[in-house]
Amino acid sequence: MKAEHYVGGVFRSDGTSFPLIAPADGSELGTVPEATQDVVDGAVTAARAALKGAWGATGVQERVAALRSVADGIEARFGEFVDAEVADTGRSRDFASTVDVPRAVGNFRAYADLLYGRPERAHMTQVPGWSSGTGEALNYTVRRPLGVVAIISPWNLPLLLSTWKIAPALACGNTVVLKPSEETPSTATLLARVIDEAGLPDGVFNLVHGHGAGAAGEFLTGHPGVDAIAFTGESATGAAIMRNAADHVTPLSFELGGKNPALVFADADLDAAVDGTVRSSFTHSGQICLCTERVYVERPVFDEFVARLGERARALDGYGPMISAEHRDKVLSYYRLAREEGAEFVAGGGAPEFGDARDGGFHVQPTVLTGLPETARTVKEEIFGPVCHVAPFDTEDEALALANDSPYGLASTMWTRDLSRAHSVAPRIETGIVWVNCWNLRDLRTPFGGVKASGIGREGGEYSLDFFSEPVNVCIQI
Ligand code: NAD
Ligand code: 6OD
Repeated sequence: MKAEHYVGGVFRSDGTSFPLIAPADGSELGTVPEATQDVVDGAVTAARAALKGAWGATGVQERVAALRSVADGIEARFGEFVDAEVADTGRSRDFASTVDVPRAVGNFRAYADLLYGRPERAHMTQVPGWSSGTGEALNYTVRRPLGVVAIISPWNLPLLLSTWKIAPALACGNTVVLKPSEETPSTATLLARVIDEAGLPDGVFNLVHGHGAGAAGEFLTGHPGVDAIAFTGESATGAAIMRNAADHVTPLSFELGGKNPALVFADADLDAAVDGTVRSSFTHSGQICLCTERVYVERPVFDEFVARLGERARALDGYGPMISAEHRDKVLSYYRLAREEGAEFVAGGGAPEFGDARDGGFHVQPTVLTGLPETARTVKEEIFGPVCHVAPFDTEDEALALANDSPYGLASTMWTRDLSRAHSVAPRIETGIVWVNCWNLRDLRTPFGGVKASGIGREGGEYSLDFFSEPVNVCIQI
């Protein structure tokens, strides 16, 4: 798979490039072109021209048809998308073919379905002119695209998370410049192929590859021609993007980091709680922003829960590598820090040895910790690996206080059979999403996003349409 920019309907890969490394075994998969300021300027200019051209004149129904064509095009190349995502991320084929690629198709179809048959998205009211006392007025609201939208996406769910923004941005009539993570450029390149084949006008979707700070990401987010930025990634990167965008007062939508808590009450179905925590802490080796890194368990079931979680973690197989040598080293440095901070290792704590090609890759062991104080850095900071710390609690209020004592607030999970407790505790957890007796169960119409340092704004259904369009009030005096 050759990574290429896609600018104004033209594929190109001129200029300098850097190697793309397979996390599964450390082999070189190919090279990635590094977009210069000129390439980024070209992409923004092409996106602006497309807005002024045919795309700017499209109605909702044409855009709905375009989204459906893109969804069909991804399906037609399903196997290629799976291969590319597996190679770039080292995840299992099962995960790529049941989560990443179907969700990308679903993202385009969901927004096509949402807009189908609602051409105007206009709200109309006729009210007395009460503020000026000058009679009746007809007020209506039209939705206008924001313009050129910059989308910056991370490496952990490359296709799923970029299409989660591209689909609603296009649905609202914007044009897009996507900069995917430098670690995972391949499915974005395939997507550009699909969009090209679907016949979207040149410049509606543009793709530039490269690094973030001091490179393509920074050129794009500080660009005066960009009308809005939708970013998913680390909170510190979000802060840097905010500073960069401040001069142009560019609107932002941010999905950022987390240190997600799980609360396990003694009345929970313990089998389900253990199964659910294995999934929520170790899926994709903990490299999902929604993964649980802090588990609080009511004291009567604490020992049993820890023993069972540790046993399951030790038995995990095929859990996949960290995305890069750098990220593997970061996760291992937290395992060392946990040791220094006094943690007890119930499972894991190092890097596995396979005795085969995987030893060239970036694997770490699924790890379960106990015994740390809440002030420990291991308990406070996002690690983004297959690791959780488990601590006991005695009362509901203590559980809530522990869960909420974090600068982050993305997602939480609670396990209980007590319906009243579920309803009373859930709204008091300071996270944007609370799952009760489940994890990562998704309905694409619901608000998705974090509070505190975990994000700004919400994605999903109408929430994304609201971000990617501008309501304009038209008031006509009668
Ligand atoms: P990252 O912030 O390092 O990089 C994300 C993207 O930003 C990449 O494309 C990168 O090139 C770009 N970038 C980096 N510095 C930039 C800069 N100064 N200006 C512009 N662009 C820049 O994140 P990552 O390591 O790719 O992803 C992991 C992080 O993302 C974790 O913190 C995780 O919690 C978070 N995440 C959050 C969500 C969510 O929905 N809240 C989803 C997935 C990942
Ligand atoms: O499911 C989604 O819509 C979504 N945005 C998931 C994010 C996962 C973070 O890694």
